[in-house]
Amino acid sequence: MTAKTSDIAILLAGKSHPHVSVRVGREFRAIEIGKGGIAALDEATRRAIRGAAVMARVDAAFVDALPALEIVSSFGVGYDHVDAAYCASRNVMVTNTPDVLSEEVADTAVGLLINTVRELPRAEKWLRDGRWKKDGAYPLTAATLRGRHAGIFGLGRIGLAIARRLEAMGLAVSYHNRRPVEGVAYHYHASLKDMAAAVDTLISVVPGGAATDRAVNAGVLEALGSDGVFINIGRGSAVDEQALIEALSAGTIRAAGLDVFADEPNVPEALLALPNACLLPHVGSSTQHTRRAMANLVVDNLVSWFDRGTVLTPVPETAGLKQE
Ligand code: NAP
Ligand code: 8YV
Repeated sequence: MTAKTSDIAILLAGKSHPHVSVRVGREFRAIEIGKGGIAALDEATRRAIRGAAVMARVDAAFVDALPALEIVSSFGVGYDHVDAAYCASRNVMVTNTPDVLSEEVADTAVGLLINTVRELPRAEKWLRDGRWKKDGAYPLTAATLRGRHAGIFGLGRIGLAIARRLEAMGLAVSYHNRRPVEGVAYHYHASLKDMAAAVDTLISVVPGGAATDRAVNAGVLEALGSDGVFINIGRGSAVDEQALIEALSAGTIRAAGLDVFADEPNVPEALLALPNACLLPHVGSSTQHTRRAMANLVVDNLVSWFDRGTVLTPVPETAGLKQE
């Protein structure tokens, strides 16, 4: 701990990973935010805060309440809870935690796909409920991964890690982004709906936010078709959840596997009741190994900013900002 950084006040906002709290406490002057939020901090403390390690909403009011704020270091690669454009306009650097979680989240996505298509959670329940002994073998699944064609909505860092796994498993892979990815041989579709019509397995890995809001809508699900499987490992906001419930209920698509929801942790009763929905409580990156790597990156960005005036993983909106 240098004399310089130990004097710097860093706010811990939201339910911080314990390793973030420990390291921030060791390397900086940590300010815990209580139930009262920023408003409960005294003015001198608010004015002293130069950085924030967050797992919480950061809006204009948050930024304006902290006049000396230089950096928001957010836990997670998705930063739709941070108003990064506003931060940029106030010269506040924003960082996230890309790459260190990509392989873990891709593993989860593939597990969720297999569980959804091969009904493994339901087969396990069959065994645990004693039905294997009582009723015999679990019924053969109507769906298979064999011969499937996956369409990845969002071929970024995680999307690419999923694509590589699916390719190794013998699936055909296509993708839709706003722009084609250079150096990638997978077939590119300029339209999400056209891609949905061309594939039978749609995997959403796009960030949340206005640009992707309810992009997977009734028309896209209809295009996916009656053997269609939809997997969402990105953000719940990218799907029209009501349209998805209707498509699953009516057999417009076959099944869905969801790790993310529009209003977490509130999952609609209608989804809970559907046997063809395989549901996970947002566990894409949830291993001790990966969460610790994410926690380290949150603090490494703060250390780098206050030691050298640069960060390791800025979000695009603030990538050009310099320390004043
Ligand atoms: P990334 O590398 O930035 O990839 C995002 C991809 O989405 C890019 O290829 C981007 O391509 C595409 N995209 C963005 N907006 C789009 C739009 N409006 N239309 C079409 N394509 C669009 O991000 P990542 O590291 O792979 O992470 C992706 C997301 O996964 C995160 O933002 C987060 O929300 C989610 N996530 C979930 C979990 C979990 O636990 N379930 C864990 C980690 C991350 P273009 O810019 O060319 O369009
Ligand atoms: C985490 C995520 O669950 O990185 C992301 O965008 O969605 C997940 O890794 C989240 O950030 C914190 O709970």
